[in-house]
Amino acid sequence: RSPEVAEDVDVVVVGAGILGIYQLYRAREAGFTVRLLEQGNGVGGTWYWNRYPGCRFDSESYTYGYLFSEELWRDWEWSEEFAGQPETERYLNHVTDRFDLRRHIRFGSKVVAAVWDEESAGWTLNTEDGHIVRARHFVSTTGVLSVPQFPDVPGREDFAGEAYHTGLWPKEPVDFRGKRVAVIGTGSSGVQIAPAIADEVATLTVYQRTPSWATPLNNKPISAERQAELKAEFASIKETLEASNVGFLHEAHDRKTFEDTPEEREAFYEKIWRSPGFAKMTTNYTDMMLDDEANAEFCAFLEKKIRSLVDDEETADKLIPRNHAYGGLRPPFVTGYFEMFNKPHVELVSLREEPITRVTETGVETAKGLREYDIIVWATGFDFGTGALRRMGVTGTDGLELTEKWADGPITWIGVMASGFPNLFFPGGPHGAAGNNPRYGGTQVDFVTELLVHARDHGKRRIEVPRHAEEAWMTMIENFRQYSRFEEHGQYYGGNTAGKAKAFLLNPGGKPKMMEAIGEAVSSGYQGFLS
Ligand code: NA7
Repeated sequence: RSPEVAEDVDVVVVGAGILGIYQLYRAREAGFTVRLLEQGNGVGGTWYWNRYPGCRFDSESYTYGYLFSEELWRDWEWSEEFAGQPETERYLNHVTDRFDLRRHIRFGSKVVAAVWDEESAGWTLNTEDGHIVRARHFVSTTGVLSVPQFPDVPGREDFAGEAYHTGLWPKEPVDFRGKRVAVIGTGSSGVQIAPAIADEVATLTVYQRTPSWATPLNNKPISAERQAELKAEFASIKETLEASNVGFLHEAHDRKTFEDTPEEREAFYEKIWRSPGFAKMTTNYTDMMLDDEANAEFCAFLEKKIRSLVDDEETADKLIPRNHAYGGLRPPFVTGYFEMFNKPHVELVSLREEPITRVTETGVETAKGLREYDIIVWATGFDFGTGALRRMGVTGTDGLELTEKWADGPITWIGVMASGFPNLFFPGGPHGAAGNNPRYGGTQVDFVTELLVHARDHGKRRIEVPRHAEEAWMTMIENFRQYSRFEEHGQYYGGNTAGKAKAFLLNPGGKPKMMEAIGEAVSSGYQGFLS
């Protein structure tokens, strides 16, 4: 043991978000010694960093939370169908303390290097503040949306007012009252924060590059009756969620768009417009995401809705996506977003018409001139999927760097392992998800834990995915991505990150393909994985 190694554990987990907390719990329950390293000063991951006003779930609260403990399920009452960030952060703290996990977590620990050592079959991790952990296994639960990014706009640093990124929001509340505010970006974060602050500010300008097919979230409080129902139905809810391809409780429709008459279609679209969150996608006509005409029919309905909510025709025109289908980009869900533009102090600027030329000391300048602000909010997204893993200095066998292996995009097996990187697992990572993230990632954490137990029970120190399994998974990604509607300029191809290779970053085969691959590995006794 080299003198500078501060701790030696069986498993080191990086990132205390929803999956990291679960991985810590599972590994410790399986009898491993575990250390969790977390960059922030509290648990929560996404729900720690994104504390901007209006930040909330768009998966139903109880479908996003943990399912591993019925007692936990019964004791924790979510107040709303789609809980706000403070409540989710409280929940994750509650779980951490309830299962006595905090003492395994080292906060303020940003990992800057993780190096595999073949001889000892283990990883050594270094943190920015000089802490060193050695571990047999390294589980990175660093999430897909954990590296915020700012656009490369000249003068961004010159702004003399307050500037915030939604994904790096300060702990102290920001006082928006009476301020002139710019919100830049209209993805899920931008369309949440803008209406949440609109009534406090003096003026609000929303800078939109690509309009979103946003639809109402339709949040509501969970009634006492519904709470009782949720408690009573734990087993069946869990079963439904685990069997679901997308990780939601929504019941799929059984008809195609043009099997219905125009009147029936209109009534159906009205119904799903009023349905909760992702139900607009998951309970829509079965061909809505697959058939262009079906998709266009739905978009025409959404356009009509947007026009009915926005008084000013020119503003409505700008808000309607012209260049992508529903589902081409990740659809946001909103509360009062479109209506907000009817307030006289709220303005929409289309960056297609007037791109930002620079940020000055006092405001944002476009081709049409300077607008002055007290606060600029950058809601400009994240280096999706591979962002955190690529920044951790991960080095595998024979000095192979993960950044090198992934130079043209991630190469993985089920979005959890990569050949050349033994004993490294990254549940919830790139290629990992195709729906409600905790449901996909949770299954992956379960798989990793069982694999670690199996290796230990069979006296194996080294686990590496065989190349043929990785190749088969990559072929699946390539073959199935054509069925996805996601556009290459969006985050799911890395298209929103300057200089990043374009590669599909989700699992286009969904849960069935993931379960099939896991099933093959397990039923063969992890053939080729262990040595
Ligand atoms: P998103 O969804 O990546 O949205 C970022 C927004 O910022 C989007 O509207 C972008 O426009 C805009 N953006 C990015 N760069 C620029 C520049 N340079 N100029 C102007 N506008 C820009 O991130 P969010 O934080 O909203 O959502 C992240 C996830 O949270 C989401 O996927 C859900 O899982 C929940 P663009 O579309 O690129 O033209």
